[in-house]
Formats: sequence, C-alpha cells, structure tokens
Amino acid sequence: MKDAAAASQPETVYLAEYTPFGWQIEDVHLTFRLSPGATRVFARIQFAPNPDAPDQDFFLDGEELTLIRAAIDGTEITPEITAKGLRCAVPEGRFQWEAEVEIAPDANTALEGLYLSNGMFCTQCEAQGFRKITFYPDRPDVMATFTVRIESDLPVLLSNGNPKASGDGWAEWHDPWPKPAYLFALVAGDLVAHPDSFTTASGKDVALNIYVRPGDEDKCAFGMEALKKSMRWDEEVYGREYDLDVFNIVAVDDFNMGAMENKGLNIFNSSCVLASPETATDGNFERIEAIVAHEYFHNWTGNRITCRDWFQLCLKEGLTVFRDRQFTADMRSAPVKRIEDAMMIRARQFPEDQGPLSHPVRPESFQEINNFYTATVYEKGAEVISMLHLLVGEEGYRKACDLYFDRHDGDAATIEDWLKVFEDATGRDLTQFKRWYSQSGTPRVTVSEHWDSGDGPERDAPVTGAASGDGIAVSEEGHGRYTLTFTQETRPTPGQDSKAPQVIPIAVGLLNPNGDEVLPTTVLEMTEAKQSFVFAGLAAKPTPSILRGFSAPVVLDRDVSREERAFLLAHDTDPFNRWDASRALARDSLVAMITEGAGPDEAWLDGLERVLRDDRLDAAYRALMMGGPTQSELAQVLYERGVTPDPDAIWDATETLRQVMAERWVDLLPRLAAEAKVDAPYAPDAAQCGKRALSGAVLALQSRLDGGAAAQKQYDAATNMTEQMQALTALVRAGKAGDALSAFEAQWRHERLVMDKWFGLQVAAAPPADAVATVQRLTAHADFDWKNPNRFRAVMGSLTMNHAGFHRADGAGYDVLADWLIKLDDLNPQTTARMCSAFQTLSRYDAGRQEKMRAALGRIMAKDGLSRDTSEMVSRILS
Ligand code: B3K
Ligand code: ZN
Repeated sequence: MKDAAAASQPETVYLAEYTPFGWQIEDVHLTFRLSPGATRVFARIQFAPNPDAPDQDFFLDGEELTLIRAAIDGTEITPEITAKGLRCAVPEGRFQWEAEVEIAPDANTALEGLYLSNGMFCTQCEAQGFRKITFYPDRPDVMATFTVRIESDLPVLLSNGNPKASGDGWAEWHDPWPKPAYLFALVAGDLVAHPDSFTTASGKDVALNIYVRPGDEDKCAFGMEALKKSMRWDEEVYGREYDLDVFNIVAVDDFNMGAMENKGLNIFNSSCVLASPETATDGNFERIEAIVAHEYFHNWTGNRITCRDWFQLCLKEGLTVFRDRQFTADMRSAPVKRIEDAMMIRARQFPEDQGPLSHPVRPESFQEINNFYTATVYEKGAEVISMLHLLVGEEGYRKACDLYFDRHDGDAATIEDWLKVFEDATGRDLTQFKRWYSQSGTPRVTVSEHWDSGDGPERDAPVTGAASGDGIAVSEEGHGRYTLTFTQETRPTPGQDSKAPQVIPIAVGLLNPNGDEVLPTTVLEMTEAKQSFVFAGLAAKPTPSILRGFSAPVVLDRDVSREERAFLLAHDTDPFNRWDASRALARDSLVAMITEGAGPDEAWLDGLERVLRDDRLDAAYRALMMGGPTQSELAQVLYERGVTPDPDAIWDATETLRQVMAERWVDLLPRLAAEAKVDAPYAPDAAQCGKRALSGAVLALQSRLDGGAAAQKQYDAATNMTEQMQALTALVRAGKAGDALSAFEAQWRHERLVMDKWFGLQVAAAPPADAVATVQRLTAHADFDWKNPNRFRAVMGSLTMNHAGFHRADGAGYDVLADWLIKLDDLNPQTTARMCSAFQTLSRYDAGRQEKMRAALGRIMAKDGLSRDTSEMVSRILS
C-alpha cells in the first residue's frame, strides 16, 4: 500500500475547503491483541448522523491496514478499499460499526501509528497516525470517548484515561473525556514505574507515574518534580486543574520528536524526560522541565479544547508554547528566558519566514501536515500570543483565557474562536491583529528620529503618518519634543506578493544623556505602514531603547551609531535590549572584520568587559553576554547587506574574535571562574546552572590560551555531565580530545542518551575542514544506529549546525547529508523531511554553493518512491 500511496500524485488540502464530517461518534471500543508482526485491532464504534453535515459518502481513513472483517449492525460487509481508506454504504440514522484489522508494529519504521521500540509497543498518532491503527475518521473535529482493552503477556499495559480493570495478560482503560483520535495512545512493555502523587486544588488525588525501561529508574526524579510544579502552576496561574485519576508519562527511545500530549498518557522521547546529574547537562534539565510542562499544559490547551482542523495547529501549539515560556520564566530567570527565546526565533523562525518555506502561523494549504510542525507555528505562534498579552494586559489576558475555557471546553475550536474571546472580554477589535495569523514573512521595522529642543522655531517638519496628539509625557520638565517615526514593511513570501500593515506593539523606553531613564517601558501600538510617536517635555535629546523585551517578532532596522549602542550596553535598564546592544555591536564588528579586514571593535569589548565585571548581574546573564552571534546569523546579516557570505571567512573572523577575547581577558577569566564556582552539591536550579554556564564560557576561552590544560583538568575532575561536556567540547576544539573521547566512550558506551552527545559533539565542534570526514568516520561506527532518530540527528543535525563544515565549497557537506536523507526516507519520512530544511537558506550563498545544493536536492527529488513528506519539502525549497 505504501508504494501505491507514494506513486499517486500528492493531494493538496486547503483550509478554505473545510467541511465537517457527516457523522458523530458516540463511543469507541478498541481491543488490541498485541503481537510484533501481526497485531489484531478490533474496533466497535457507534456512529450517528451529523445534522450539520448531511448527505456525505461514508469514508474512513486507513493506511497500511489489512482488513480481516467489517460489519454494520452485525451484518458483514465488503467495503471498497483504497490506499487511503475505506468506503461503503451505511444505513440512515445511527449504526454500529465493527472492524477487525491486522497491522505489523515490527515493520513500522516511520514511527507513526503503533510501533515497536526496544521490544516495547508504543504509539504516535498526531497528526495522522491513528489511520495506521484502524479505519477511522482521523480528523481532530471528531471527538469520542474511548474504552480500550489490551491483551498481551507484557507486564505493563497502558492507554488513555483511567484504569478500568485488569487481569492476567489483559488490561482495560476508559477515557471519559471525548477526544480526537490523534490523542489516542497505547503502551505495552517491560517497564518500571517511578510513582508519585498530586493533590489538586479541589482536593482530588492523582496517581502519577513515569514509566521507563529497567535501569533508568534513577533518571526520573527531576521529570516528576517538573510535572508536579507544572500541575500546581497551571492551577495558580490559569485556574486549570487536572481531570483524571492518573497521569502517566512513558519514556521511549525511538521517537520522531520531543514528546506527545496523549490524554493522560504522555509519551516522551527519552532524551526529553530522563536525566541524572551524571548523564544530563544543565541544558537538558532546563529543556526537560519545559517539555514536561508543555505536554502537561496541553491537557487544557489542546486536549480539553482541541483544533477544528490541522490548519488551526497554532491554536494549541502557539498557546501552549506561550504557557510553557511563562512557566519557565517563573521557575527560572525571566530576562534570561526572554533572551533565549529571541535567540531561538532569530536563529530558527526568521530564516524559515524569510525563505522558501515561509508560511503563515495558520497555513492555508498543505500536502503533509507533519511538515507544518514548524518554528513558525510554534514559536511565532507563541509570539503572537505574547503580543496579545502585551496589548490587553495581564488582567485582560486572564479574563479572555477564562472565557476561552468556559466557552470552548469540549470543542474543536478555531483561531476565530480564540480571538473572539479576547474581543468579548476586552472590547478590543482584533480584525487587523488577525493578520498575524494569515500573513507570512517577518515584518521589518525601520525607525527614524527627530529632536526639537523647543528653544527655536521648528525648521523641518519630518513627522508624517499618524502622530499621537500632544505626545507621550515623560518624567522631565523640559520643552523638548522627540519624535520616533516607524515604517513597517514585509517582503513578498511564497504565495503572498503584497502585505497589509500589521499591529506591532513596540515597547520603548527613553534614557537621558546621564543614562537615567526618563520614560519607563511604554508600549506603542503601531498600526499604519508609517507612523510617528511624539514624546513631549524632555530636557535633552534622549537615547531610545526600542523593541524592549523583544516585544514583537520583527527585524528592527535602525541606523544606530556605535556610540549609541555602547551607551545602551552600559545603561539600558531593559535586560533584553542591553544584551541586544552588545549582540548588535558584535555583529557589526564581525561584519567589518569580514568585509574590511578591520580588527575587533575595542569600544564594544570595553563595554562588554564592564558588564562581565559587574558581579551584581546574574551569572547566566553574563554568560549569555559572552556568547557571540552564530555563523549562520552572520551569513544572514551579510546577505541582507548585499554581501555574499563566505562561510570560511565567517569562521575565520569568529575564531579571531574569540582569540582576541581570550587574550584580552587573560586576567579577568580566572576572576570570573572563581565567581562562578559552585560550592554545593549539584542541583540543576537556575542559580547553579547560571554559574556553570559562565564557567563554561570562561573555560572555552581559556582553552585557547593553555592548549586545553584547564579543560583536561576539569574533564578529569568532573562529577556531572555539564562539566564533563564543557571540558570535552573545549578539548575537541583545542584538538586535544583523543584520550578524553576514548575515555568518554568507554565510560558511557551503554547509555544511549550520553552516547548521542558523544556523536554529536565531535561533528558540531570539529574544525570545518574535518566535519565531513568526522561524519564519515562516525557513520561507520558500530553504534551509529541510523534508524534511531536521536542518533541520526546527533550526527547529521550536528553537521548542519557546523556552518562552515556543512557549507564546504566543494559541496561535500551537502552530498553526505543528501546521501543519508535518501537512505532514511524509505524508513522514516517525517525525520527525513524535517532535516531537509537545512537547505532552506540556499539563496544566501554564492552561485557555486547554490548549484551544489540544488544538485543535492535534485538527487533527493529524483529518488524512486520518495515520500510525500520529503517531496513536499524539497519542492518548496527548490521553487
Ligand atoms: N503535539 C506534539 C507534536 C506532534 C508532532 C507530529 N508530527 C508535541 C507537542 O507539540 O507537544
Ligand atoms: Zn505542543
């Protein structure tokens, strides 16, 4: 069936063509008789006509299923079966559907539907995996209660909802909450539980478990704490309580993404839930806390209120990302979190939004929905909610959310429903704001300023567009009027040639020449293509701090002098903009080094040094300050400034700069290292993680001076994975890692997740000229299990992160990736398609590289039986 499906022309689905399903489902009963090669699935489903959608053909989705028997109201039937599903005549009115199908979990390498991972049965149904389990209307707007019986000799048998009954070789589960099929889950395996419990605000006891393979029990405690914190936080901040007697999490080694929010039975990629100080880094701990929270928060935003269709994906994902960000900001440092979010959006979402894969937060068409689980839907989707939050304020936001939960509990909802609750709760008209959901592309905001001291007649009249009347009053008593004029422009994106102005909240503060803040953060609402805002009552020309806290996902284009940026680096009270001033100076300095052969900007390094020496600033923040722009970011900046980026020149410049920093701060580094010392048992909390981040940044610079001596010392003494990895990375970069790499491998050979780090690090930290050879060496390693998505991503994903190594002029980086993607596509289309996005920045580079990327993509496209997933991605990139 797979071949038939691949051979047929991929169909495009359109948002505009949404029609409800012709039947409603009252109740679903499933029985699974598990067997690796031949699992039998028995389904008994009550259908009733949907009065809102009469006169439809009865069609059930179904792929890669062998139908054994089907019956309607007890009478056997012979339906018409296609590569996509099943069609048959049905009676008018209600009827009972029965079907028995056979599936082969052990042959399921795509990891969608029911599959096997290390002998454990597990499922992944979002977005359209349930159709590989049984014939069903596999769409999110068909919601039903499920009763599931599992028959197997395996000791642990789990499904959604509450346990109902169990006996020798069987277990039954009942989920009382109507849900779409994509939230169905089943797990069966030889697993052990890490148990705990939680009492909800209204006093209900919930049994909690994290199920893992024997041997992993010692890596569950942190995930469990994160779960309990999330449950409490959702009660306190959103008033949302948990609604079943049990909440189970299962860790699985073979998983295409991070985790999945199945009702009452979350399934996690083991890398996103298992952690111990010895095996996981601080970064892993923080990510685990965020993902556990994210999946838990889906219980309300996604499960109780789900999406009408897959175009509305951002309704649950954007909102749930926004919620998990709020949670992390509350648990850790809010400014650090905001900087990390902005870095992520600039590094991942902006390139997507400005390239051939650009699509609206709510896409209007797709061939394969799995290709739209993107940074745009998730991260820009969260930014859109963050802007709404800013515009309506905390109180308005909470009122709107309460209304959303009241009005839509149990619904399959739309973005229109979401915006309507904001309109109804706050009285605001969101017609223009809604463009954030339909217009793709990153708006560019340019800024010009005008100062009128008020001492003489106004000479020029620069203010055009809508200027706000008497101006925004500031805390001084001067006569000066300061005008900021903004223009917004969004370049054409695929399928959208012209763009209308969007509502852009621009958070602004003003500083006077002493560095004192004369206007605290004020949100300007830009709604026109060009618009001015006047600030009155100033004693002297201020320095503006614009887009504070990254108040909108836009590119801010403003000609700012080095002096002004340095002033903001020294004085801005907004931690985000202070960091951003340094980042911009670093970017400009590197660009000048690359294009003019200039030396590093001394004034910036002086300013940065003052920040680093300021021990009132939190260590995590100073560590972020020490990191520079990524090479890919520099390539984008050069491209935007009309210079074709040369990856080797970018690499050389970043190396030179790091070397200069190391030499310049030879005295400062030991002082920072001493400040960053942790004198307490390991804990992955914000304070300790910040200190280790700072000491890691110091070690990276020190290793440039001492040939890796300090790194070797840290490696030998390390008692946790954060320090071990920092040291190993520094040694690899210093070219001194031979012994440490062997020791690490010997120590961790049996820990899959740690070995992923070993594989990934060698590629990511390899000198660009060695990256491809390192990939070739590692892919020949006996433990390179390329069918495991984590291992595949560790090696191939790290190659794409090694900017100059991947973009080698001879195209060897592109070729090795294309070869592996061609191979993987037969087995796992979803992971293959996702990795094709490494080519999305193609148009930035020179003709030679572009031609080589096109050739590599052409080879992928020409592969016989290429999956719909990969074919859609490659053709979008090539268009
Ligand atoms: N909802 C899942 C993602 C499913 C991806 C399907 N290709 C995880 C999450 O966002 O929480
Ligand atoms: Zn999610």
